[in-house]
Amino acid sequence: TSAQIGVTGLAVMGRNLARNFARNGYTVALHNRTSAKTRALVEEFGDEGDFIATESAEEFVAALERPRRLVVMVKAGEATDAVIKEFAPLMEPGDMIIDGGNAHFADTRRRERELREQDIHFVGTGVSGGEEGALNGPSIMPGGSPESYASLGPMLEKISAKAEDGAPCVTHVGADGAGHFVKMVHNGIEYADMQLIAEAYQLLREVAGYSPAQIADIFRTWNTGRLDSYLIEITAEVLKHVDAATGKPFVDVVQDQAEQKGTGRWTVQIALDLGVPVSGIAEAVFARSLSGHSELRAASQGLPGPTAQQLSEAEAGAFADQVEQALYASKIVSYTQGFHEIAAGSEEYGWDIDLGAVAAIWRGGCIIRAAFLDRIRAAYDTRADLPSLLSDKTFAQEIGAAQDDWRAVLVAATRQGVPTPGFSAALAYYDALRADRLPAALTQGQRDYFGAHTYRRTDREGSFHTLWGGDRSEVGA
Ligand code: NBP
Repeated sequence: TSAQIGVTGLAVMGRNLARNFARNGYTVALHNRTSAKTRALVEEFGDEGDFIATESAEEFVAALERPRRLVVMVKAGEATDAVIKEFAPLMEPGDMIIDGGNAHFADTRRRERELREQDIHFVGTGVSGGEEGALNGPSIMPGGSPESYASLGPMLEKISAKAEDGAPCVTHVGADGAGHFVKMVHNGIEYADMQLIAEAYQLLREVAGYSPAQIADIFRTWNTGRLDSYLIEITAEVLKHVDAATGKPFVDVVQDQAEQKGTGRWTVQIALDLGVPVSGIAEAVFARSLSGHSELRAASQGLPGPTAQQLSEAEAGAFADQVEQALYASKIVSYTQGFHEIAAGSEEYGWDIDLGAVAAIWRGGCIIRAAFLDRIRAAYDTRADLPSLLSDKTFAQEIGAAQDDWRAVLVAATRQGVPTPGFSAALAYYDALRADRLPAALTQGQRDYFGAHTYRRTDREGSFHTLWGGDRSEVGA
């Protein structure tokens, strides 16, 4: 017998993905650099389905039916290149190598180009949902050629998460690196979502004076409304948790220094390259790095500023409602920025990405899964070339309705010295977009003054320069 799919790289993700394929009735060939892991998988989970354990690259490739579908689930970066170098020479035209790791989309584009010369389809595939998702159904974002999707798609649809309406959370995102690009932005949005939730928590704690357990209940309530999402749900769980050793709230015994693996940073780096303002995502990445600068923070202890004044019980309840509005409005902005980045990447690389389909496959399985995504999909279904999520009538209306409370929360935060980089950046983005005139006109004047960079006028076509060092007359450029 031969296997319909093979998985190499059997750490947490690969092993669970392999089990997911097997549980769905596929025969799965297994391979890992250290073959003890392969044997362990079969020993522990062999009865879940049909596995073919292999010990060498040759044996692994030979176990796959043609065209071969070989999933690589190793540590992103050099390991992926090493694995490709090992397997590609053993493969034949029409075969597929599916990279399910968190690769940078530029690496995926390079690998796809190199393997195309050998007529091998390289399918860079974003997989979200962590360990649990890999086993029970992740959100899957494959790039690569349409031919590869024709062969792989049905299998991916089977193992993927299903949205509430039953739709599989997988779609062919676009050519070469499109899938990994979209996965990258997914993670950027995830950073922003987490930062906004963190700010809401901080405000409820320091301004409203609630305990972590009380805040857990507030999040639980929010989770029954428009903020219904996996991240809000687990926030309540984390806040409710009590440390066994000390009896204190868990959140009070964890060091307040956030770590990161890099996909959030990539999202911002690429946004800078594409000229897309993703200020909310950037603030989320910066907030994590600021938290980690313990020397800077220690040196800044004692700087003057207000300490938060806690509110009365009645005021606290009203304030919590306002924070919900601020959180929701800021979330709309994060997604607006993230989808703008996907649209810009799609344009730059010719991917023709269906933004509504991206929203749809994020409804289940992945970390940012939320009821909210159905509405984003609806917005793009209504108008596929929507210039911005904020130009969708429903979102515009909602953000408009939230803005008074959003502003009130930021006034309170500013007065009381509680940092809210995510909420603030989101509001600044909103106000900048809706402004009639921006001070960019002054910026252009300064640039023309010191560098003769020229400017365009509101009343005439063409580029102009003012003779700032001379009689200040204007000349055409
Ligand atoms: P790791 O990222 O920890 O990678 C471990 C695997 O890579 C092992 O199978 C290891 O083999 C193999 N490997 C390494 Br390291 N160097 C190798 C080399 N030079 N040649 C061959 N194999 C090599 O595993 P993971 O946490 O399961 O993640 C796998 C991929 O999925 C990563 O790209 C990750 O970013 C991505 N991802 C992870 C998550 C998550 O929640 N963890 C979510 C979404 C995506 P060995 O056993 O012989 O050492």
